[in-house]
Amino acid sequence: MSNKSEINRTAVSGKTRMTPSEAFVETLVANDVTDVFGIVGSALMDALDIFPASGIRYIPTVHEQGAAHMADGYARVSGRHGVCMAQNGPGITNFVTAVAAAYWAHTPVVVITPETGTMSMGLGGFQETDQLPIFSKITKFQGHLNNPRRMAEITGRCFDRAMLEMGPAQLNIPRDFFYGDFEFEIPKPIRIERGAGGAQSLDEAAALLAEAKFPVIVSGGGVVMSAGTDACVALADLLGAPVVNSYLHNDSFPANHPLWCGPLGYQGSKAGMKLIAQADVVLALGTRLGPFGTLPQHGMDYWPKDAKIIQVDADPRMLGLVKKISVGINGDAKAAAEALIERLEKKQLTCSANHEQRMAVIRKEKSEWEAELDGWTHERDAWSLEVTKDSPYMHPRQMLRELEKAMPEDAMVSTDIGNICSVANSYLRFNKPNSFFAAMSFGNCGYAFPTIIGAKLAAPDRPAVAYVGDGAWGMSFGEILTCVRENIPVTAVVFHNKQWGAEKKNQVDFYSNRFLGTNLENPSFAAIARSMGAEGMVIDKLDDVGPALRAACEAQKSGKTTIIEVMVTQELGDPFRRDALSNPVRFLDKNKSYV
Ligand SMILES: Cc1ncc(C[n+]2csc(CCOP(=O)(O)OP(=O)(O)O)c2C)c(N)n1
Ligand SMILES: [Mg+2]
Repeated sequence: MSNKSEINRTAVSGKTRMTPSEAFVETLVANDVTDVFGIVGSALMDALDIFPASGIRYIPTVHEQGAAHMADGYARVSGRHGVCMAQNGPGITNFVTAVAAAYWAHTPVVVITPETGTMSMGLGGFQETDQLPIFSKITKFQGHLNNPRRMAEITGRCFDRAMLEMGPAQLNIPRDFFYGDFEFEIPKPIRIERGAGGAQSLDEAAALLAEAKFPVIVSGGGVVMSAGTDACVALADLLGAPVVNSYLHNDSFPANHPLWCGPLGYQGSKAGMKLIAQADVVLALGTRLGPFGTLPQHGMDYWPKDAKIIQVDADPRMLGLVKKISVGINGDAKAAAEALIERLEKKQLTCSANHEQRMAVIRKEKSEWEAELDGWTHERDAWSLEVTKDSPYMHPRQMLRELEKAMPEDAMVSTDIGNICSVANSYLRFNKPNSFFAAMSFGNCGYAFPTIIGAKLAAPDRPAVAYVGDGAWGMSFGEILTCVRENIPVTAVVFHNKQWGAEKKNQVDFYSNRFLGTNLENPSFAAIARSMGAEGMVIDKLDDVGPALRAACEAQKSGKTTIIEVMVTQELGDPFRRDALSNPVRFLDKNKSYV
């Protein structure tokens, strides 16, 4: 056991003789790593053994997928690297789904993948697979250690590139390369400041905004990642421009600000959609305008096709990729917003003339949408009405509204993939950034729970809440053990509707209610949670939802993880995307009735 007084958090400087394991750990220290998620294995043990002397905590998880999701959540809330490390072969392939999710969430996760030793590689011995191709499409950078002498250099580069390119970096280390005795120099981290973008494109953008009659800002993930919320607010105030959140970035603009109009995308804000539909100039700030996030919703094709689009993105490859743009700015969202403010302050703004009218339109659209949400107590399609008729359970929308009202001010919320989690988009509002961690474009069920565990470890004083459907919960509840064993208290709200609802919706809409593989027989999730050492509650009355959430968040302060199993009807909101399926066509006689 390490003695606390022996912990040294300063990496050795200058050329120093050490083992590659030591060089590896010193490079983690140089990058300020304090937590690493994973499951032990012989391949990492030589390095793992000395973690305590450098004050690095290893958080053993139930599954490596959980470990990589935790690293993702940890990084998303803190802006620091999330790190995971596991056994070569199966431990590493278990990372894959979560690394793909981190890739699409633009999260700087460093995935450390010890590999089969160089002297047996290719012989098909034990736990061998070629680990670079597997991650080649889901990482921004892959560092392969081709010589143990390069341990510090390549480890350092992975940390640099994860930050620079804002996504996962893989560090692949043949397991025999942890051993030896060489001179190393621990590299200083390279953190490159991102600028505002080219002066000419900023000038063009400012000119367009100055002439705009109805400018609208789309505030994206880049605003959160650049700590640019205040700059975005200042720019919106200057223009008097309504601001919508890009899909699943509901924490990218304070919901209590008068110009906030809610999220675009699936189950987003009708107010936001109606306002952006009127725009003559759109400033897409820190968003790639992902295709899924701008699809028609609520029967509205709201994207303003004739508007001039100014897009700001830190990744030049995203500029103009999905939507036609008039001006592309390759820059940091915060710096670009500040540079635009500087330019606009010197200009006459056309939109100042109709500022008050625009504010009135914003107020009207927002209050209409709130009233509609208040009245939208349940889904009204034929199937939903049928299944709710005799159900003793809660309507999901009403339950989500109660959760919204009870959510502590400083809460972090993660959401999974499913029908109810998606409907929650209308009810998740945040006043500060780094608060919302949805399963982003990769869209894997099983994301939310481990991700919130990682977030809680990085921000232990903030209430941490995961929204998860019962199907996705089956994939991920094992990590309750990590919460209990490692004392990382969180709250999971499990939407128990006895179905893989989002997929069942497709069978309702396209497959004449033939429910194959979508009905779920579940045990009591609350009882399972209790048997695993957490608290478990079953809630089936609307009045109990808010108090349960508040009590569970309060219990986090005394180290308790709580699973709130909410019993809801089987009604289903709009599907993910109507464009993805078409009505079945069958040629063979035996399939004739399957239409
Ligand atoms: C890993 C993974 N497997 C399958 C899917 C396909 N899928 C999307 S939503 C969904 C249903 C989710 O059901 P549940 O978690 O119970 O939430 P509900 O829709 O009932 O609210 C499934 C299976 C997926 N997105 N990810
Ligand atoms: Mg379900």
